[in-house]
Amino acid sequence: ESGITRPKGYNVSFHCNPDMEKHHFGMTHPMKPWRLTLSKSLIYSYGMSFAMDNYISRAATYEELASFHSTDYLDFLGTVLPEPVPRDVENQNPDLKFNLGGSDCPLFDGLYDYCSLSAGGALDAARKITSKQSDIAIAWGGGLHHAKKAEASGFCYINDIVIAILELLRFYPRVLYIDIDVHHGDGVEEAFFSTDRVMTVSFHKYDPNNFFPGTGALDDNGPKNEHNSGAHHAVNVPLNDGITDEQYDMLFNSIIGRIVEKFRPGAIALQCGADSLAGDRLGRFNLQVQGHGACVEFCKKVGLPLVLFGGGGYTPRNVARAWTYETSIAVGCQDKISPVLPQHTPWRDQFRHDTLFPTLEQILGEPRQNRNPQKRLQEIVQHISEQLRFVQA
Ligand code: VJV
Ligand code: CA
Ligand code: ZN
Repeated sequence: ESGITRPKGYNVSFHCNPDMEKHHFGMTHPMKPWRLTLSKSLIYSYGMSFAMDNYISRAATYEELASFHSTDYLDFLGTVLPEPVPRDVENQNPDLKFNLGGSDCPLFDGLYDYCSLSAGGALDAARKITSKQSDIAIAWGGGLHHAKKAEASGFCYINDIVIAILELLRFYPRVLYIDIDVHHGDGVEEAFFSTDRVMTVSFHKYDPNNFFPGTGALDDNGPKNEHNSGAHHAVNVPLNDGITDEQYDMLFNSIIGRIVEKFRPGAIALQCGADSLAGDRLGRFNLQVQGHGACVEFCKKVGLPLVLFGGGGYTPRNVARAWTYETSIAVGCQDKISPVLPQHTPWRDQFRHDTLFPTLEQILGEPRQNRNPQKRLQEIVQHISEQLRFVQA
């Protein structure tokens, strides 16, 4: 008896496909699609499926993928076969077609299926929003923000977010895209660089020489030509190692609060990359499950139709914690669920290793030194406030 009930007059839909989760990027590759299975099993163990409409997402069609991607790229993606290249030469190989087959974006069995299932889930979620059947639609298998029109990048092959936003744009004049993955949401920013119908906002670790993808400086705000309608419609929040919940919350609330007021979007697309959590294998921040989830809570309170995407997240047990907590926020049962992990979750042994009494909110990993002076964060808020003076809804 979980006591979790369906919120009245409020619909949350959950989109996933177990076939997507079976794929492997390679034994030691940080991207592990089974983290989606782990997350879902924790979500279901808490009884949250009873509070949502649950859908097995379909694979996106070739035409749907081609709404953003070039057919040259899609044709190649659909026909390449995994042929393992010796590990040490592949990075230097300048002939990687469409950046496919290196160590970041390896070719693996079923790659095209994996990609079309990820995009299918995102697109199904967007369509539940546009058809007004959902107030919040969740696609944890999406969020692959680095993929370009004709290029794979950073573990991402198909940009499901761009495809989903294009669908939202058929119904809403303006869409706000927010990205809390620790990496810069460069693919989404680039796709909508020249339009004032999408404002992209990314919070990320920024170090042009030492952290992927190296873009997303504070003053990269869209085309420099004022006559281009996309000017001022890219917002970047470059951060340093170790940012805390309190600091992130201050930034998120003041920046997103101002943007919603100025830009007046019809819908919000939120990429919830969980690599911004403390203890992430690739990340650098100190966010806790609460601090990460506070972003979802803030967006929900704005009261606009909301699509939640996954994204990065390389410490699977923490990813499962964050996306479970965020699912509970979506359905509004965050105060009802027990912090102690359910006894009967099939994956409880996974979490056993963390602490003697595994809980939802206690994540694993040592905190990093905080290299974000308060003064710098104030400057960031100041810059963005000034940028927004040029934005008209
Ligand atoms: O930093 C990079 C690019 C290199 C070339 C490839 N080597 C492996 C690393 C340096 C310059 N790539 C990043 C990509 C991060 C993608 C993040 C994706 C998301 O979370 O934003 C959205 C889903 C990077 N950082 C770490 C690694 N690559 C990495 C890749 C591996 C690996 C270990 C680390 C690939 C294979 C294996 N280990 C076995
Ligand atoms: Ca980001
Ligand atoms: Zn990331």
